[in-house]
This record gives sequence, C-alpha cells and structure tokens, in this order.
Amino acid sequence: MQLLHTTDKDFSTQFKALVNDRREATVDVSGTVREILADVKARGDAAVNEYTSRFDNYNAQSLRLSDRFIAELAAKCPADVTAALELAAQRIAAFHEKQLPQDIGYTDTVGVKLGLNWVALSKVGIYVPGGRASYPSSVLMNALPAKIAGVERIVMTVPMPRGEINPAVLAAAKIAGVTEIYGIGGAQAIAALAYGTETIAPVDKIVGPGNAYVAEAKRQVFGTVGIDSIAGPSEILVVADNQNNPEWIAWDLLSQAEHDPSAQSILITDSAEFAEKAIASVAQVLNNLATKAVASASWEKHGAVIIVNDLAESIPLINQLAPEHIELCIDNPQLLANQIKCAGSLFLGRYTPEAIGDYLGGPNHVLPTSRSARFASGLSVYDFLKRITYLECNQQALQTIGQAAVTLATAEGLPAHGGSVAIRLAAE
Ligand code: HSO
Ligand code: ZN
Repeated sequence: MQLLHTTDKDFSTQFKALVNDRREATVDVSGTVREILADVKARGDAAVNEYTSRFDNYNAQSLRLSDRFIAELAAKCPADVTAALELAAQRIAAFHEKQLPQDIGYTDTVGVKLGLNWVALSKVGIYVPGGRASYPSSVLMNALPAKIAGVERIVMTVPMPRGEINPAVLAAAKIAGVTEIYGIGGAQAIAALAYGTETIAPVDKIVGPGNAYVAEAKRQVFGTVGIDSIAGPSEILVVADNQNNPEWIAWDLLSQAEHDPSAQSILITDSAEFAEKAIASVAQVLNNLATKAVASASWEKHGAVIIVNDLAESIPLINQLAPEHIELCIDNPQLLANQIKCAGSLFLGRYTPEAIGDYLGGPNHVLPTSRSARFASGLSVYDFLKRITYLECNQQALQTIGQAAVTLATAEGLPAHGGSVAIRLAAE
C-alpha cells in the first residue's frame, strides 16, 4: 500500500504512476486462442468435446445440460441462498425495467415521417467463469438485462471441471430465465457461441467476464458477434472523512481486494489521523480474513491511501482514476457525486457498502474497469437492444426536400443517387 499526500512535493509524479498502474499481467495467448477458434469453427462439437475433456477433465455425452439436471442441481442450492437470489433478481429486474427506452416517431413540418425503433437482439451468449469466479450474482447481472430487453434466446456457458458445478449458479440461471446451458468454458465456449456447432446454434452477442483466454477469444470473434467490454480486475475508491468508523472502511476496501491479487482499493481522506486508523484496521481485518492471501496481495501491491487537504480536492483525482466503484462515506454525498464525471457506479453515504451493489441493490455490477469509465458504462438493458431508424416521404414531402439531395449527389459524383430522386421529382 502506498500513502500519498497532495502536499508532497512529488505528489503529481506519484499520482500519475498510480493512474498508469497496469495491474493485469499481459500474457500473450492470442496464438493459442486463434488455433482453438479455428479448430472449433472447422470441427464443431468434436473439437469442443476434445478441449473440454483436455482442459476441464469433463467428458459429457451431451454438452447441453438437460432441464432435469438443471432442476435437480438447482434444488440443491440452499433455501436461504435461493431466497436471497430471488430478492436480488426482483430488485435488479425492477431497476433494469426502468431503463427500457421509448421509441421516437414524428412527422416533421414538411410532412416527412421519421423515427427510431428499439429492437432486442434475438440471441445472446452469457459466459460464466468457473472456479473461484463462478458467481451466481453475475449470472443474474448478465442475464436479467437481456431478458428484460426482450432477448428470446439466452444461452449460458459455464465450465464444469470434472463435471462439477455450483448449484447456486444453476439456481440463478433458472431464476433469470436463461434458456439453454452448456457445460463448456474457455476459448472453445466463445468459439461455439460465435460460430455455432452441430448442437449449439450461434448467438449474436457474447457478454460476461472470463480469464485471459476468454477475453482474447472475445476480442477475436468481435465482428462476427458483438461483445461487451473486456472486464479487468475489480476496483474500489472510498472517499471518507474522519466521522467514519475506520473498521467499516477497512472492510469496504478489502471487499474488492479479495476478488483478485490485481484488484485495487484506494482510500481518499481529508484526515491524516483517520488514514492511519484505517490502515491499521485493514491490517487487523486482514489477519482473520479467509481470503487474506488474495486480499493482502492486492492491498500491498496496488492499494493506496491519499490524504487531501479538502475533500473537494478529490474530484480531479477521481476523474483521472475513473474507478469502477466509488463510495462517498460523507454527509451530503450528492455534493461530490454531482461533480464526478468518470466512474462505473456510485455508493452514497455511510450506509451503502459497495457489496450491496454487487448483490442486490439493483444497478448492474458489471462495470467499466481499468479507467474505461472515461468512455464506457456498466452493463444495462441498452447492451441488448439495437436501434432501427426509418423515414417515409410522401410525394409532396419529396418535392420539398428532394432537390437538395440531387444537388448533393451531383456534388459527390454519384449520378444514380441523384437519379433515384430526380426521376420521382419529375413524375406527374
Ligand atoms: N465486485 C464484482 C462483482 C461481484 N462481487 C460478484 C461479488 N460477486 C465486480 O467488480
Ligand atoms: Zn465484488
């Protein structure tokens, strides 16, 4: 963890280094991924089965999980977990339903009818990682916006090492209305979703986080299908004054540090005394944390505490860091919130730990990381919708605006364009 003070003489150099901290190990897996994609494209199910057997030690008769298998395993999800998932699904759905946009349609002053219609994608793939990162909450966060947008086919892939799968992931898939589930993962799953195989019909867009192979595979199939943004390690930035309980803030910082050794937790405070207490609390909480190995690696290597003279000073720092999550643990958080231009999601006040948003607050937890909040937003219903615009001229409307089109077509040297308008203008 590094401790910075805005009054340090080399603060701007240190802060710049923090902003440019490239936290992800960039192993080049593009060659291996290219081969897997080409192989699945050429050989379909046979290739997917071979990779699944080789990488996941799983030999399934059918890659698709049967409804019976899904129902039986989902029933093994503990009742309190299922109930919590149901509450989460309700809250996430309610927030995402509010995002459904209105079509536009009107007749302008010269009589042209024009508009824009929102249309749902018809089939999407949701990649769910295996192992430690196999989060049922992420199944809800990826599938529900698609469902609410009106996507008809929601295909989930999830690797099943040795045939094992977390029942809560299947319970979440059932609750969210996933239509098909395949027990496959890695680049081979992305290839199957993008190109299709004998048993898996291709989709139009693939969303969801994954390891380096999955991320690279998504990059390589982009164009054949749409993709969401590439997820990096989690980030949290907490702005806290000295009215906070340092232990509360320590838990908040560690809540994201425990995701990944490359995760980043940053505290900004206007009190050197509070900074000291919060740092001590982090050390104390870490001592008994089951995820200590990961969380302490993240905190030691990427954690930072920045002391500012005045909390208003945090605004330009925040906007440069563009973190995935920001907690404003202060009175009147709205005052600072209104000035934040780059962030994935905000958590306002002293009683809104970020973890509430990870599970059941309502807004999506798939958020821009690695400073992409400068230009990107979290997953939403809009990611599963397209827009189709339309125009309708009647004869009179065409007479009014057509000649200008002919003029522009001539200026661009495109006589067929001009002719298609002119012939109608000349008609009786
Ligand atoms: N905080 C993660 C999402 C998550 N947290 C899932 C717990 N489960 C996204 O940065
Ligand atoms: Zn989280």
